[in-house]
Amino acid sequence: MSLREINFDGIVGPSHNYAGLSLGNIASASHKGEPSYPRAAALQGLAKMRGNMALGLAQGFLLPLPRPNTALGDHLGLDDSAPAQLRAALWSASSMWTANAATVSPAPDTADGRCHLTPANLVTMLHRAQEWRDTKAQLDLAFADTAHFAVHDAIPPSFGDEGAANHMRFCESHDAPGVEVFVYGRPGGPFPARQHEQASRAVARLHQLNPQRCVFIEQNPEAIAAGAFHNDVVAVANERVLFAHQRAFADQPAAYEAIRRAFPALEVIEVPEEAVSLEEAIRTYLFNGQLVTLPGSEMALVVPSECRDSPSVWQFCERMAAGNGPIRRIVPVDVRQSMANGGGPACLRLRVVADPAHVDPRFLLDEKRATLIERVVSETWPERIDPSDLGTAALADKVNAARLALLSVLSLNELA
Ligand code: SUG
Repeated sequence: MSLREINFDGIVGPSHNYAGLSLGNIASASHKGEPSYPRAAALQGLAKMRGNMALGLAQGFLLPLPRPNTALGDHLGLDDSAPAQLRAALWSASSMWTANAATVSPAPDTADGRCHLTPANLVTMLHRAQEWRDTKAQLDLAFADTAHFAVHDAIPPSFGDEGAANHMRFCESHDAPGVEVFVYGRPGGPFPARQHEQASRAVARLHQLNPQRCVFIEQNPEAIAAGAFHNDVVAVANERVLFAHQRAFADQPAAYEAIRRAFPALEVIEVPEEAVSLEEAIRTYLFNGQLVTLPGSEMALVVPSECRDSPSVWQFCERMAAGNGPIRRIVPVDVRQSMANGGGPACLRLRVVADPAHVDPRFLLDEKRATLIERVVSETWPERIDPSDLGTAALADKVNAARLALLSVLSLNELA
């Protein structure tokens, strides 16, 4: 069995728009009401996937969910008199951020030796709470091999679970047993704390993790208040490395100590406030880089191109790559359409450590599928959506047809 990390990126859906739905997500709020460019957004995401494949990484994808979600509208009795924000939720393409699709515990960490996946309930925000059943339908297909995978139902409300965005795994190599770290927020600040401690603990139990190899850490309330609505906006982990902002956790020394007790080989790269302020880290999404192990075992950090445009962030990155630390390459990528809704390179991917031979190949990217997807996106994804287009029958028809065309070329019609 050859286990490796596969990044499953969310293909940006044809209804991608800026409705400002996420309280506490500064980018989402500040781009509210702007026109969006779904075709460009999806092509940016595909270019990132291609770039990562060219680095020698394994790449998969998840499909856009059915939008507009008319069943949800009916359930809420929505009509034209309902608030625009409520109506816009039905159109959200937010499933593109697959770091929130599920929490994943690879086979070496679990008591039954299977890889466990729990879709995130995302209960804090209506536009995201509608995702999980459709997400689960895809996980059930992609990871249908029950000898190797267990796909659970989401944790019931009211425990808020936002998935892998608040989960870090430390290990000597991806195929070795890991220590899983769950980061939660406490309510009481100006913005919602979207990951609840009890949801994280439930996921750890469901996944049959060894309690000695689980760590639960509180996110810094200052970070949530500054716009880090998920931990992956201020910290990212890969193998033995934790790359984090100095103000990521409520008690930073205690957090490092707790991880080190379970995983003595921990190597922390902390970015001090004086080098990059918390605000600048959140604006540029430095920590939402994809920290990946390249073939040959060097690490690269795939960052949003906004990082290159920030003098303080870029200076830090260049120094880091030139130093003796484990992160030797910085790879900027343009995912600006997603960034404007608060989603960087790492938000757009779900990491699954598995043998690719055990995954349904229809969800794995290769040159042929990349070309097919690009063709459908170029031919059918709306070029531009203005806020006034949301709710129109014309856009609904276009968005539905585009998604169905994609399912059809990928032979995934059972998701229609
Ligand atoms: O949940 N944005 C997403 C961004 C998710 C980023 N994911 C990670 N950090 N892993 C969110 O806030 C914006 C939708 C809108 O405003 O229309 C939105 O949902």
